[in-house]
Amino acid sequence: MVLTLHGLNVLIFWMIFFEIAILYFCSSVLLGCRLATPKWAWVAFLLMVIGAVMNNVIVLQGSSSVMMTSYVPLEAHPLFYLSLILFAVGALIGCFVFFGTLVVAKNEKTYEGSLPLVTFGAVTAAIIAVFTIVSGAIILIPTFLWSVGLVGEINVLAYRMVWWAFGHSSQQINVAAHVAVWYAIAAIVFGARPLSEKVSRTAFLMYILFLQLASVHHLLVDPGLSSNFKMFNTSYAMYLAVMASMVHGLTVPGSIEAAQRARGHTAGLFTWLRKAPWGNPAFSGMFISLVGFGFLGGITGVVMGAEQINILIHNTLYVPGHFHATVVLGSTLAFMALSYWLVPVLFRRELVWKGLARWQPYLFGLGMTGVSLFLMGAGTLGVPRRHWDIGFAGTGGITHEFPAAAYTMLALNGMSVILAVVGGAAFCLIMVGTILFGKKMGDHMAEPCIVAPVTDEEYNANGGSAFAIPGTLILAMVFFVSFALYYFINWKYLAETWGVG
Ligand code: HEM
Ligand SMILES: [Cu+2]
Repeated sequence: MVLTLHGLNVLIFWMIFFEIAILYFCSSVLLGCRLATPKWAWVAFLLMVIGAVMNNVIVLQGSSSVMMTSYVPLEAHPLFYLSLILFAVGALIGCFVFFGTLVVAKNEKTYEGSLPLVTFGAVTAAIIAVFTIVSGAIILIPTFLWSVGLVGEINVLAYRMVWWAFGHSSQQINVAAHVAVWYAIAAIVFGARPLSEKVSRTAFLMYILFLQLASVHHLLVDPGLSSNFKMFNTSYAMYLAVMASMVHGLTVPGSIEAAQRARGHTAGLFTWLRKAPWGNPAFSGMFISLVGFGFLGGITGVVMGAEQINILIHNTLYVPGHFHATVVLGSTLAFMALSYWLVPVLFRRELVWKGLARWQPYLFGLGMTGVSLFLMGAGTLGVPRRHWDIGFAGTGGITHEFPAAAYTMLALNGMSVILAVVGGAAFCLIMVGTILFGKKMGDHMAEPCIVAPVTDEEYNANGGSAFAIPGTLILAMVFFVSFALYYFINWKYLAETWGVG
């Protein structure tokens, strides 16, 4: 029951509430125009609140412990499905308010030229969101009807296939949204400009084009689908979406390096990075998100997504280890980082507990890095996920022994959890504290809240160009070497499990 609550609250409710907020911000605030149909936006918000609250109440009543995925034939209370449908309808209306706002901005000519890159990223997230929510409706509405007895049977395999069109795509919304946040923070904190607008925009478009293919990595052990289908989609075609993420992973720090060099931090390979504002949680959170998402989330995702080596860790704690690196260390930390800038600006109040705020991204980031790594470690040693009694102590008779190191991993995970929970709670306290008690700033901010964009003269003055990013290229090489090594280690490990030769 607790794990069902955990999955739904964090991955569905927290993420999607924040993403709808990002959509509104990227349209109305960034384009300087009014929000289209505010009444509908309120309806959307109300539906989302009702859906989220109702879902929590129903799960807590105890007969809906079907996990976030709610695979049939597990059956939840009909209101469980209905609450998710209400929430999804609300989110869908929110997406349309966003699209409507873009139309308002265009008609009222509140911006010149093409959409800013950050808004463009939000558009891709919103397009993916529409696809996602429609897939969710296609599977959850019949399941709701089944739970009230109007539909006789839901095919188990069909359920999983359609559910993951929803479940996986929703992860691509998270990624598109947090990448847009990375670009936004690079611009806000450094005045950085994208290295190449065209390349970054193409990379966002690749998310829309290729995300569906990767949904198949959730069906790798399902019967009824051919190996050709699985391997083509996950081992070949999937890399196109991964490539898009790697492009962003290069261009975001690259644009920061270029901006820092233009402002005079030209010495050596990494002075630009050392001189970055590590005490500003908007920056530190964003950078930890970038590195954690790439190194931990990205590399393990590709490894798990290859049909053959996936089976090494299938359904073990490795899986939550991987996605806490993507969705917590990556998306959640990026959203936290943006909040440090956004909440004071929107509510016109100063941040409270600035000392704690400086440390918060490090606490949460370090804790979550530990959670991810140690869950992966335990999973590599065979500890299953979604299991309340891994040693079968309560079954009378059946037992299973794990290597001692597995328990060490679980203990280290527990210690990391404490750090991460303290970091997460600190974030909530700081944000709620700021909104309620932060010192009022009036109409004028105490300090300018956005660094002026780097100009062409500044790029040229320091003998560089927007493309001279040697430090970032070294970091990218470190990434590729780690990636290749880890990938091949897993193939070697797979070969060893066969005990041949
Ligand atoms: C301090 C913070 C967090 C800790 C310590 C934590 C820990 C865990 C653990 C240990 C599991 C796996 C349990 C199992 O499979 O047996 C889990 C599952 C999960 N977590 Fe987290 N988590 C945290 C925050 C988050 C956040 C912020 C998100 C999403 C944004 C998230 C998303 C999920 C999801 C989707 C599952 C899978 C639920 C399922 O299997 O149905 N977690 N979490
Ligand atoms: Cu997926």
